[in-house]
Amino acid sequence: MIYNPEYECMETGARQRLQLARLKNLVETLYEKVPFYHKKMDEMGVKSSDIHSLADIKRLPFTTKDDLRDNYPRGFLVAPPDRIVEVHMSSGTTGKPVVDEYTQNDIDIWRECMARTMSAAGCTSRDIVQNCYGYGLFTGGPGAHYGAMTIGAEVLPMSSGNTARQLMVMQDFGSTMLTCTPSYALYMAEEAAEAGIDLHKLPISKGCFGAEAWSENMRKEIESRYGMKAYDIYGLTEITGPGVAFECEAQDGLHVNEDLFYPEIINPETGEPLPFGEKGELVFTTLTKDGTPLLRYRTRDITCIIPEPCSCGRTTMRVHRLFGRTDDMLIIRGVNVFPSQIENALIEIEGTEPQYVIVVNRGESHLDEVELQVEVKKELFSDETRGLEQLRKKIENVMKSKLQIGVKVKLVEPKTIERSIGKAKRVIDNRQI
Ligand code: DLL
Repeated sequence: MIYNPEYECMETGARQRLQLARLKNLVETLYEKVPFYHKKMDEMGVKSSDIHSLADIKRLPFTTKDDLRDNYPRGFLVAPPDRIVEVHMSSGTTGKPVVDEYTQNDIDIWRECMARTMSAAGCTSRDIVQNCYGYGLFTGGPGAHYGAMTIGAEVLPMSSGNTARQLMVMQDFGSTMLTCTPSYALYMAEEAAEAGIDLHKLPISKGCFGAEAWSENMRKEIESRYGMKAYDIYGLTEITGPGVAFECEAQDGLHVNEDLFYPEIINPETGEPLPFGEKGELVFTTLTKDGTPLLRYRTRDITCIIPEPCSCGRTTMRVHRLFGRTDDMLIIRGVNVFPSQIENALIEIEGTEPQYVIVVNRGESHLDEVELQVEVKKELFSDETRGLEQLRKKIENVMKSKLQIGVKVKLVEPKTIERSIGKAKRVIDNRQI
């Protein structure tokens, strides 16, 4: 269902006029209130009065994660502190967290985004949403909670973890919709199988999964294990959390909530905008935020814009499902490799589980060496070793042809790769570079 046809199906020209008016407002506010932008715009010799069209956005400065960290905790705050009603943070692996501060208006916008997102996945007031995204500073739990409540659905605020309890509640309350990371959805399905629970017999029929890269094949795996439709949802703390972009029933790219977040795709090396259809780094400008609005925020996520109109009737711009992150992309002996490519290849190989870790080492000869640890299905592991050796060779050959690099495959016993209740860690890079 289209939650807000007025904005989601807006005529393109009208939307662009709205975006431009919002952009001009934003630039004026940021120049006045945020010393970082004031200084950057002065250095670049650009004033708010120079913005006449949306294309002029390229004259404005970018914002990076490092800029946010350098100005931690409140250097990007625009609204008076007494108007802030909620704060979220994302820590990543190193350094200070990045912070998003919300006024009531920002929370209302977020609720709207998540209501659009979850409606597009078929959520209605009749649904029982089992929300297993983490609650706390992470935006996943509260985001899906706000969305479900706005639609009028019933929310089970489970948070992540305690899988036995999740499965008990899923059966006893008849949850109809699941919200969690795709890796946790798979883990729960595994535990259900182990406990003899037939997920196909439960009313669960749809889910919104995101917060980490996942492949089309992983979607198929989740859909078949649960007997459900699995939708991709995207967002990031800095821009508001989940609900920045989402899939509709066509499951063919993610619709950006463009009236609220202005997307660009740039060449990550030069910063130059790329034409529609070309893969590059996704950049967002928040058009209506009050607390911590951002100009041209470099997400480090790699995707491309899909220019064709969508069959669902929404007119908002779509981006392709994410290919990965500039900082997740492994450069192995000069070849670019995304973990999602490995995952896609793996799921097609009979006998393997979609559980893997990529370990990268710099060998004695100073060449990069990749070890791919892959879990084998229970039935195969108890089989004779010849079968395992054949499987190992097969995976090595598939990887060589799909990735153009040699990968050493190590088959590991079922359940030995650590399961994640949040974002899965797929890469261990031991190279000191
Ligand atoms: O992960 C917000 C979120 C929560 C999105 C729940 C979807 C569902 P952060 O922790 O700040 O926020 O991480 C943001 O996660 O820049 C992407 O690299 C990655 N990511 C988020 N959604 C997807 C997705 C939340 N659908 C970072 N596909 C982003 C691929 C995703 N990567």
